[in-house]
Amino acid sequence: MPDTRFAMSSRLLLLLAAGLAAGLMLLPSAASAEPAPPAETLYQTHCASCHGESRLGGIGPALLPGNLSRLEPAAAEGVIRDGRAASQMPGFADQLDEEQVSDLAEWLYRAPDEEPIWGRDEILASQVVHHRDGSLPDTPRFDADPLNLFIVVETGDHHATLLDGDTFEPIHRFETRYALHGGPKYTPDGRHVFFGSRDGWITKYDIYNMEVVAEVRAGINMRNIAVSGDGRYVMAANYLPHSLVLFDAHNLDLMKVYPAQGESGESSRVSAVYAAPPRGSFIAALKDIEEVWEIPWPLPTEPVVSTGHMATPLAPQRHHDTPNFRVRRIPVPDYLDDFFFDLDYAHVIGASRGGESDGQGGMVVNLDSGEKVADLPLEGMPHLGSGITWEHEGRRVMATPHLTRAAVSIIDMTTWEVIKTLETDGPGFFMRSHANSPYVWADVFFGPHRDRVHVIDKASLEIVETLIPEPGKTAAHVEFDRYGEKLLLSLWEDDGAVIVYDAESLEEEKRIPMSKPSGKYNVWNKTRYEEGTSH
Ligand code: DHE
Repeated sequence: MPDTRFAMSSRLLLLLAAGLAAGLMLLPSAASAEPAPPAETLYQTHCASCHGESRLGGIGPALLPGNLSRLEPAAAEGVIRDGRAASQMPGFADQLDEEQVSDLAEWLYRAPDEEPIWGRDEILASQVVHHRDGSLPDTPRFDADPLNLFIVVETGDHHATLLDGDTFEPIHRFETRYALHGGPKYTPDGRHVFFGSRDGWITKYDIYNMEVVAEVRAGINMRNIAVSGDGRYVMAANYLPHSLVLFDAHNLDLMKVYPAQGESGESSRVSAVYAAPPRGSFIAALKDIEEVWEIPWPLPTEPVVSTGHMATPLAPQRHHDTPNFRVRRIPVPDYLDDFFFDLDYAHVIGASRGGESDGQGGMVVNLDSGEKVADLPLEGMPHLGSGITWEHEGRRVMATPHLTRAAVSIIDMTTWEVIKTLETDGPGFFMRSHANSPYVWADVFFGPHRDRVHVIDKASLEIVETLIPEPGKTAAHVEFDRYGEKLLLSLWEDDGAVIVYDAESLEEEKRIPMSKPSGKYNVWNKTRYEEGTSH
């Protein structure tokens, strides 16, 4: 009897500690004195470091039944055994036998002992305002062009570096939340930047004062964040709970929680959310329901002026009468796991990584009519979110890498035909260019040649150079400066660096040591929605 009490209290303490460590409120449904089953032990040994002790997600996604609805148990076994393409998930075939794989997969589909809750109350309680909006000086505390700065995210030790885009000297290095993912998003004046972490934190950072000004936890397992074209609102997309969350950008005050549900109440993860400034709305895709959502923000009294390279001005135009902050549902023929837009945000170009097309194609949907206007024959999991566009022989084209195929596809955005497929040295993750550059850069993120980067000529649509900045070290993700004259490339290693290249001569100019630098984000390119970068 005393032993049982000890076992129960220590298990509860462990759960409490895990909950507190994750900053979560866990609702116990039934306390159990059972010893941990072998599958749970296997989970804690092999999976918990990435997916979280309580299956709530970490560097890897949450693994709860509600988040596995599109994955058949047999397929889950395959992922455990062989790993998952285009992610950091390794295969465990050499560490687990068949029975262990199947026990573990079966255990993942069991409901957790405690239902994770992250709703209005938890979000409100998590908010920390260090400096209220308007309380800090309005002039930069450094001498550099504030519109040509870069933020470099260093995932090795969870830091970010503010870099002068003219001298390429670091201005400030600061600690971030754990495992930032996705691009940080700037306000249109470039003064503030918002970071999103995989475990749900949004951090608002004042670049001029080099200070974190406000933070809030939007969810337990978050996908990404978007900032409205006028910089007044922030929207977060979550895998867990199934929700979109809207904040006032000034102090990250909670405005609204949108449960991600279909019309008959079925619930879904959210694939991602983006701002569509020409439409004056957020566009999100659901991951477990075949729907895209459009959520308009209030139009400004003054039009937003763009001096960038967008084909159409940023001044928002409404093509529908959905009230502000209400959801307009757009049914689509398949799930959209990954998606991209044309420059005026008239179309969403999306792909499913399961479902009907099973990562073997994409589709184009008109966001006003809701009609599918084209299928895209793109085998090998196109990574449309990394797509970029440029003008080619009087027509706009887009290019996308493939996550499971050594190729880059180039598509005519008028006819939606694939006009060229370039063979590369391996599947890639990111592509970049700039309206002022004749070249597109495409990395080789996977496979034995992940130390290579291809340079593609925008006019001939041919690979004209393949660089190997450091043999054996992953080279990935490029971002140009505001003029398109220089660019940064990551040596994606713990003892890595960002390398500065001349965009014309392709000569290396400088290396700045950094800890596993992932994405780099130039203020001008991001706030002007430059055609060669991610939005
Ligand atoms: Fe990402 C952006 C989804 C794995 C590094 N990634 C994004 C975005 C989405 C996405 C939806 C756009 C968000 C934005 O910018 O607002 N990523 C996914 C996945 O579904 C996938 C394949 C599986 C997963 O783990 O979620 C995945 N991503 C990775 C990685 O393994 C990478 C290489 C390392 C990491 O940090 O996790 C990675 N993703 C990035 C980066 C961006 C990104 C650096 C921002 C790119 C940019 O230039 O804007």
